[in-house]
Amino acid sequence: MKKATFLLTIFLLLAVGFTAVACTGGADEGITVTDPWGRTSPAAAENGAFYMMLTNNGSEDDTLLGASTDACGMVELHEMYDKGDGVMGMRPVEGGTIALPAGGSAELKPGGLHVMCMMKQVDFAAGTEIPLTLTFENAGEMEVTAVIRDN
Ligand SMILES: [Cu+2]
Repeated sequence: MKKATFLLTIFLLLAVGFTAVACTGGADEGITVTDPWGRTSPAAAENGAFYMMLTNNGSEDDTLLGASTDACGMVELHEMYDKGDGVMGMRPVEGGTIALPAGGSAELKPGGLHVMCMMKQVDFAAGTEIPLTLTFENAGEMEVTAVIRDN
C-alpha cells in the first residue's frame, strides 16, 4: 500500500468513527423512554394500562400527545385521582396530554399517570411484548416495546 493511500484509509476510518460518535450524541437529545411495561391482567379483563418513565433531555419543552397500539381498541392518557373517602378513580389527563418540560420528566406508574388501554385485543400475559407508538409534539413518533409483567 502506498503511503498516501494508507493515510487516506486512516483518515476515512477516523471520519467514520467521529460520525458514529456524533450520531450517538444526537440520540441522547430529546426524549428517552425508560422501562415501558404493562401489568398482567386476565384475558377477560377489558382494560389494561402501560407505564414508563419519560425524560426530556432536550432544551425545548415537549408534550406527549398520545399513544397507539394494535393491542388496544382505544388508548388514552389517564391519571388516578382521589375521589374522596380514600376511593381512587381514574380519568383522562387534563387536555389529554402529558407535559414534558425541557430537562424534566414524567413518571407513568401504578396509582398515577398511565397509558390506558381500552378494549384489549390481546392477552396481557407475563412476558408478552406489545409494540407502542408514542406521539410527541416535537419529537414526533417513537416506537417502544412494553413488556407485560406482574409489577
Ligand atoms: Cu385509566
